[in-house]
Amino acid sequence: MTFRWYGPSDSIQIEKIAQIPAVEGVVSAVYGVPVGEVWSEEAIVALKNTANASGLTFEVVESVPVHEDIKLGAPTRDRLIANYCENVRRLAKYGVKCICYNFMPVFDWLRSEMERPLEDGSTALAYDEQTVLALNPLKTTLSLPGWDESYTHEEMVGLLKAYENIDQDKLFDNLKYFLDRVIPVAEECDVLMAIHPDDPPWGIFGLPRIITDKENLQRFLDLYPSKYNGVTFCTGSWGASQYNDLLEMIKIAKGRIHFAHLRNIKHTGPRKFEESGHLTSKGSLDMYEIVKALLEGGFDGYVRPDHGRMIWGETGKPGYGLYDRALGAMYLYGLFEAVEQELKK
Ligand code: DNO
Repeated sequence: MTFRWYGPSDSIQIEKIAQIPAVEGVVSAVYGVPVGEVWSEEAIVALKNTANASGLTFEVVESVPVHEDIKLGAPTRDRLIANYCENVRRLAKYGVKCICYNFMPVFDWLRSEMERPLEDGSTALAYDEQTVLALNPLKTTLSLPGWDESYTHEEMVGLLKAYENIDQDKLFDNLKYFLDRVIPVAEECDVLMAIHPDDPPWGIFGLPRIITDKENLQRFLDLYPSKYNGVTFCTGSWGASQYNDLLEMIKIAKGRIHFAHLRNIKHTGPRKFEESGHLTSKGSLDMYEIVKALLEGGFDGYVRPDHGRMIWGETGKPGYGLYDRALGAMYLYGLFEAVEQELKK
């Protein structure tokens, strides 16, 4: 069981994370380095030492981000991929065993609301396609929770234009080009690569998205058939689509799931959802069945609670407060312990 920690600038102190009984390690990254550049060994060691000093491991990185030029297949990609490989090597040198990344064009995870009040007075992240579609990133300076706001409006417009020629097939080709070069390095260094699904799992603003459903999951796995070319099984991302059967997808990805982001989600309409807290009873996903399917499929990778609600008056990074994620970690740990015992019988 791990817990995401945004490094020394995170408002949550690592000592507090270490007090959550189930949690053994932090998931983190070197922040502040431009995407595509190499991380310094000093920065990697510093993260590791800080984690270890609190009795926590640092074996999972989320994320080593992929430069847009790689997704676009631009001529500069070879240099950027070489840098990516160097990051894999450096992280391996200091004990990292799993790298989570994504291949979503321009936007990472996207929500339309950060503080949807729930019945119990807590607040949660929410998504409503109507609100999102009403925004036009070409015309307005977009401000949506969850995406990297480091682009200027001009850069954003340039990027959206550049993607006009990229459809799903082309994006798959560019992903294959990347994997063909990165996975051999990961194999050599014994680092499991774990792609994160697209969140939400459908195209937005005319941009293609490919890690979306069972057909595309299979297609991804076939791009480079190696254990090291694996996935982050994020229930909240794939589960945002009512058409995704997560239990079936766990079977498809058997042996290739190295990291699990577990949280529930409540469907409130077509392409509308709320992040409802981790418990099965609070949302649309059966968390017990998901944990059972993972373990039956031989999953022995890393787990982390995913986005939490804001409870007990906490404020902070949307989805990444301490309290509700800590509750989530304990709930999930309990599920794992119970299912593991059951399967031993
Ligand atoms: C959102 C996260 C994502 C994830 C990246 C992985 O809360 O799950 O931002 O870290 O997509 O590259």
